[in-house]
Amino acid sequence: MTITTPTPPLVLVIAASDPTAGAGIQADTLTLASLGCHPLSALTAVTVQDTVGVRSVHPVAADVLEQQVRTLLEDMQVAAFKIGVLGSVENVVAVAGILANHPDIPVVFDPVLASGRGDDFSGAAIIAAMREFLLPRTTVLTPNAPEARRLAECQDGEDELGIELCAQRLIAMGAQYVLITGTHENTPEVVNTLYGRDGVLRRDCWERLPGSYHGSGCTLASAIAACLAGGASIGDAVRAAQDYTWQTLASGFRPGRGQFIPDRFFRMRGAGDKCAPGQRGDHRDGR
Ligand code: PXL
Repeated sequence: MTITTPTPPLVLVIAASDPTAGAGIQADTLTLASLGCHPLSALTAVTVQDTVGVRSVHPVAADVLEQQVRTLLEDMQVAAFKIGVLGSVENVVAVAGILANHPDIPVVFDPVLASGRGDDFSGAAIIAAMREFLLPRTTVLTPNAPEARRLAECQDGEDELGIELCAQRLIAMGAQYVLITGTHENTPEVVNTLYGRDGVLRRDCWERLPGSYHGSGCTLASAIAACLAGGASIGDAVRAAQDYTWQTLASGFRPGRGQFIPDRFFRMRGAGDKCAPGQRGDHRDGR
């Protein structure tokens, strides 16, 4: 007799590789696995980087990306998509074309324009293609405030009203919901705001942690995708994903000479866990 284990929710990540596993497809995979999903992946670009910075970005050919995604979708029933760095205009168009054939599957799109360290990922042509082709197929868009301003071409106002205007424009461009994160803003707490067609849906404030983290945006967007794949409402998914992300950051570690990395498996490495002694704290002195 064969015993079949139930299949966990499948989430298809379409993103670029980050060999440090701080961000990118590796970070998405860790996050989804830690939240009980099975991560499928289609690679958009190879990056060469360490925890200090990105050395180079090498996009995958659009037809190869398309084959990866189509092959997976022909075989498996995906519960959510998570989109990260796409690497080229051709890749944006290819992904948008495929998503159009699956209108009922939620799409969490993290429009990564630059890394937290300022390395550029998306030039003007890619941004224009995101606006035209991808936003109309986005369920939850997760820009940080500078990305929201650039994507919405909203120069006016660093204040709440300015940000709200950006959100309205991004929704007018087709995104159903926009979660604008406040990590880069000059506020004592990090304030993240979820907007829908009728305005602010929720606003969550988080203690600002010291230090600089690599991969917090990937963690947040993947955690939202995981919660949606598990059947949560948008509001509940956004709330639970922020809580999870904050905890991964609070447990962050510094594996190299550069930024801290969120610990997506913080629950496995809790105090007293003899199976996973861990080295948390060993590298903090260098911060
Ligand atoms: O954190 C954004 C991000 C996403 N994807 C890749 C990255 C980064 C940041 O460096 O390298 C591949």
